[in-house]
Amino acid sequence: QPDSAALALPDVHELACFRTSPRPCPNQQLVDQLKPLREWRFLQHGTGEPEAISYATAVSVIIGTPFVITSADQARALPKIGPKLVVKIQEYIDKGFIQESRDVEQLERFKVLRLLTTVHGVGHALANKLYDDGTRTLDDLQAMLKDRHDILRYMRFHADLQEPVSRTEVESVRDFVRLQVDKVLPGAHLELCGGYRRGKATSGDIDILITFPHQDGLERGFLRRLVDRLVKKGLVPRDGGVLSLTEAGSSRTTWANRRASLGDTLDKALVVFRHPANGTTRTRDVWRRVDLVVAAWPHWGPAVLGWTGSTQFERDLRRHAGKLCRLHVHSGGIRDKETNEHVEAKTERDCFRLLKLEWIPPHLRNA
Ligand code: TTP
Ligand code: MN
Ligand code: MN
Ligand code: MN
Repeated sequence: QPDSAALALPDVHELACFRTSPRPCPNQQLVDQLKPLREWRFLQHGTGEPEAISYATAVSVIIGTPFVITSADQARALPKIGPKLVVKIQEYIDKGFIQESRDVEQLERFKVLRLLTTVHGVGHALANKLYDDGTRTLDDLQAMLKDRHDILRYMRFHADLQEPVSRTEVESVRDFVRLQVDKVLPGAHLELCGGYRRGKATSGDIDILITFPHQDGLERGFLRRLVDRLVKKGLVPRDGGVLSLTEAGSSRTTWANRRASLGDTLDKALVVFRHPANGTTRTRDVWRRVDLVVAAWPHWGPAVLGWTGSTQFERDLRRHAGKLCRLHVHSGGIRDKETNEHVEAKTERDCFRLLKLEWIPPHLRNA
């Protein structure tokens, strides 16, 4: 029977948008042990598949648990934690480690899939196929994908792009981008989102959101002009530096009087950016992945909210919005599900208010 201490512990909500998720969290060592198992499911099934999502959801519940889990009873009382995971948590409590997690990390398939999926354009499906065809190294991969010119061109940036990016460097890249933004069109506001905004010590890439405060429509066509300029300046390589460029608003009127379409997203450019060495301790320029995202001012709230993450936080936010508020939330805007009309939300706080949620600061969204 559960002990009285367990009964006094707070309830943990099943959705991350009702929890605080700090980094590190009270059960960080347990979470670190579960991470390879979570990644293993991503690598086998893909991030969008139920097997992977249910595991990520369970790990996220542990991240959002505000007390140290000291018994299997406590674990069982948490939402979204199945019996198999309870056994693993018990093992961790008893031994301080989870054997299956160590075993997975030693699997050749795990190690190779992890390596292959670091290449932009190689998802879990292609990686598994390559592995089954005998691919073990990045050289093998390049030999196997002779017709994938995008991937071969990308490989010359690959080693640099694997390095974690410090917060100072993220800010430095933002400053370089800001300089060029101001040359294209003055008056822009830039916001660093993604893991940086959630307080992570290092980031995998640099997520920069751009808007023109108190203006609506000024941002149209801006991203293409910015990318053209970055290419012309040599800050984004002409040969394969633009991984993708999507413009959502090519045919739209201003946001305020526009009816939302379903496929609507923000203008975004995923690029490889040359971070110049001058002003740093480095002796050479390095390549960094930068996501440039442009949002209209009336979209700014959901854009920042959607690009801050974490992925699990966004997933649970959408679930809550759809179920309880009859709202469709995406980084391009918030829509009423019945009327399909956009609901204006200039700030993140407006979004939380519309979704009837208590404010959660970005550094507590590491779900
Ligand atoms: P990422 O940059 O992929 O992840 P991250 O910043 O949390 O971590 P990392 O240090 O590895 O970069 O995504 C950041 C947020 O952007 C995430 O919440 C999802 C969102 N996003 C979109 O909304 N649309 C997209 O097309 C992509 C790629 C990300
Ligand atoms: Mn990021
Ligand atoms: Mn990103
Ligand atoms: Mn929109």
